[in-house]
Amino acid sequence: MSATGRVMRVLAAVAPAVLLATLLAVAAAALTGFPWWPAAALAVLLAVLVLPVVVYLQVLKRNQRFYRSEIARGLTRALESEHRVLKDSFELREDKLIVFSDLHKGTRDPADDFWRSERAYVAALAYYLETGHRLVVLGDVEELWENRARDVIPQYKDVLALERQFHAAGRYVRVWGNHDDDWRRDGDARKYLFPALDAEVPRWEAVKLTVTDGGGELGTLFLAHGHQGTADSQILASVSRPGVMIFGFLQRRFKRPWNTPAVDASLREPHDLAMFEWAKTAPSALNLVLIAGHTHRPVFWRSRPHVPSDEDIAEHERKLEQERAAGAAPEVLGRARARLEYAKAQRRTGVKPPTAVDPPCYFNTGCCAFADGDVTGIEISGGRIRLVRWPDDAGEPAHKELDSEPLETILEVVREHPGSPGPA
Ligand SMILES: [Mn+2]
Repeated sequence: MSATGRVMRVLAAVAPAVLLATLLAVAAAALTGFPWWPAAALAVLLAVLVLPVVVYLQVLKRNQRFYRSEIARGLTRALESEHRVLKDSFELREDKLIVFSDLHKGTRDPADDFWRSERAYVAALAYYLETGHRLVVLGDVEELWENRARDVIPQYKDVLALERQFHAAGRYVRVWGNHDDDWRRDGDARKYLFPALDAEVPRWEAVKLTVTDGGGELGTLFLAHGHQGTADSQILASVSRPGVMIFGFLQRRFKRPWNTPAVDASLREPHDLAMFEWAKTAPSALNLVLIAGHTHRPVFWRSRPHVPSDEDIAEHERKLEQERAAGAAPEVLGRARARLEYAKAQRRTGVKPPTAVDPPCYFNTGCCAFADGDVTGIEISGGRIRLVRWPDDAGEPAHKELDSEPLETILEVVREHPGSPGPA
């Protein structure tokens, strides 16, 4: 975040206190004989504090270049951090890794986004525990904006018992996100997290894995939650936490899940694009691939939905006419026409082709809080990187490979696209 961003964060943090003081001064003036001028002065002060924040957030929303530069600053700061980043190596053909993000564990009430996904998640953990994978939980593991840690942890002690076994095996990495950044502080972690995991587990802002093959270095896997530099997590934390609490209350009232199912893996949204742009310009010497979460949308290189072109639709029309002319059976005609109408509706509903992730320097795990109970994650083993979903198509507790590529290929393609020449 820029210096301006940091100033805005301070202004936003002070504003609620000034608002409270203003209300008290107004009440005092109205109810007692207290003079009005302190209330007026406080109201002016409040406007002076709030206006720049509102303008800043509006500019951030409307100016994509500015938004991207703020995200880039946040990620660069995380990348260059000395103490908050776990640095390790990853041997291409031997090491195994599974990355899950955004569980948003709550208290098993209707606002809890995780309980539907619990079965898939514990099945996945059990599998990766037995197969020797290292587990990275990449932030927003507990939903601590809506809930208190002491209410969440006891609800999911069975899930944490599985995570504890990864830690006992030396294969557990915990990264914080914006909704669980309470764990940055030792005090909170000591009170709730350590007892559940039965150990003083370190928490990181990011993970930097140097990929090696035999002795040679092929590149860097940089894992971070992905909220770095965003206004809601860093500027509006003091304001948005109560906001999320109110949202949680509404969600409890109306029992509506927050996430839609994982329909496609694609690069479409501004925040995904901002992280992709940053990864592209990372120092060349690192040959960096960013793996993030936070957006709840899986991203995996070429894996993206096909949006029909005019030619595709013309082709469907031609095929239908051919079948009709050939006197095809109603069943065949029915299917051909269904394909045509489906493609036409896909165009009408404004499904735009997503941006190509080229070079493939940005991956997103998706999340473990989909409304249909699915979880998605990024798995690396046997030299391949995969986007996986639990359960599989039959609903069995097994992984469905949505896409996969040799990690070596990914790193080679990224290397061909130079990043910034700066130091690693
Ligand atoms: Mn997040």
